[in-house]
Amino acid sequence: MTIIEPAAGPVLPPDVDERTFRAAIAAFGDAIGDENVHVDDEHVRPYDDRFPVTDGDEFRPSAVLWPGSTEDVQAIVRIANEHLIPLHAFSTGMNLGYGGSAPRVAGSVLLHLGKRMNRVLEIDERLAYAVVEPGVDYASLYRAVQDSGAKLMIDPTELDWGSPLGNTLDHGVGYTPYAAHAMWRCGMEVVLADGSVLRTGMGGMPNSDAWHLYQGGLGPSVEGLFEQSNYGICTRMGIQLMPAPPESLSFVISFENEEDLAAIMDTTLPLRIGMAPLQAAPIVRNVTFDAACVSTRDHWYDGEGPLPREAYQAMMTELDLGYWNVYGTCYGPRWLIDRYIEMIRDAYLAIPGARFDTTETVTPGTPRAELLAARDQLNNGIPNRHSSAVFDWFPNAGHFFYAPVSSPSGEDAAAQFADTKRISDSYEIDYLAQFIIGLREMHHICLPLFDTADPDSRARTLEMTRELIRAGAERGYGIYRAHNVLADQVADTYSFGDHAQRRFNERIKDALDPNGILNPGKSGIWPARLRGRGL
Ligand code: EUG
Repeated sequence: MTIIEPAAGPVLPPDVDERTFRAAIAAFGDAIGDENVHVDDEHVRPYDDRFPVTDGDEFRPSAVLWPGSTEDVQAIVRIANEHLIPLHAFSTGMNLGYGGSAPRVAGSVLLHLGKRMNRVLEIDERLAYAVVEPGVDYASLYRAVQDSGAKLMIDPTELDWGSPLGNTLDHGVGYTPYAAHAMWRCGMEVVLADGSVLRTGMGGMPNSDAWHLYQGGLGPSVEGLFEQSNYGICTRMGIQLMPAPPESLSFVISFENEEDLAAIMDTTLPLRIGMAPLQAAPIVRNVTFDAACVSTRDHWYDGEGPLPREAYQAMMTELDLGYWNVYGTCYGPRWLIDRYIEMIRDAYLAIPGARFDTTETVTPGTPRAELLAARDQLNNGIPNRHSSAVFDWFPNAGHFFYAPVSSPSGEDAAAQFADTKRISDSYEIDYLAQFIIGLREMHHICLPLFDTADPDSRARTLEMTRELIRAGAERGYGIYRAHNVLADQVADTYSFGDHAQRRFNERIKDALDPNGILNPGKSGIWPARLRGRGL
């Protein structure tokens, strides 16, 4: 990795000299207004990754642009082509743990789409969908739906500041029955690298009313090509929404032992795969993650080294939780909820030591009740930022994500837990995690936390995360979404057929973006111009 000496002026992109850069900035100003083009530190530094990986300039942008329309984005892309300026497009830039709004390539010009393009363009209650621009976040989509009076439920992510459009493009998931965001996106408008605009699916017909109703159309489905890629800039998206259920009831089930994980998973799959009685993706959280949502680390332990056994015991006792805690929600008329709850309760209570509560039986005022209430909100489409308390687990805490996907079997969960816990312990880094169980896969979301102000802590945590990726890949566990600094390593693990996926991605990249100006390096996809240059 090249370390560029901190310079007085902006960090310049590869192959671009100061003169060319200045000319491009002037042209951007002419196109979208000087007030929407910024090169000064005061405007650019706030876009640094809030959880920085390095002290250097490897992920430092040169400027930021605030387009106000699809036409602005088209104009920007044309200018970027002319001057070979790499653009780093993002929606709200809150991709914390995955690089925030920092670009992969130093000197890139940030394209903060959400700054001004933040309208909810449409809410259709009867057909149950919304159309959003990149800057709409979960909190504002929730408010817009409420204000419209539509009886629809959105599917928020863990934290309310993310963008539904951006999260969907990054394969995010939520916790209501709709959960897998890419399943419910329908109809995109995309600015391509040549400045032209593509409308996908039925949007190819100038007068279809089914753009946001049917994912097909004629010919190949291309929306997936714009997810986790750098093939185009999505400026609007249809998102289908679930009609709000008449009632719901949330539950928490606690399990005493680390070893219970396999039984929890094997109990979960048959309840989940038929979409009932587990109608939404349940989560299986470890007590450290729950503790970090309601307390700080020094409350449990203030010595050196990893959390001792007594600290875990204290968390479980004081918070009234198990080592593993399953959270979920049932939806429908009350009689149906009651039947589903019985089925779920009976299945999990077969695991010795399990304890089951609903929002109606949990003791009010306890941390157990607080944690369940936060899940109950999310699972009912009400965004919050309860889990952001993990950023205060210790002073200056930031994190990476290590998020492998696998079968939701007890065996795979136990193997992942054993590897991850062993490696975390060896680096003396806390294991905070939650499994999210989809219909036939699970995401194991681990948060390797580090002290953002301590270069040694950052370096050690990065090294550990790289080791987790290697160890997981040996067993066939693939990362589903990668931080800037990890993307190349993760892309390398998708190696079947002598890296057939990489070659396929590169061919598409070079065909659509011959000058390599759009988000170069995203997901390990490099354009020909910048390939193999050790950037
Ligand atoms: C979460 C889930 C994710 C992810 C990052 C965070 C939830 C956090 C399913 O993917 O990538 C607790």
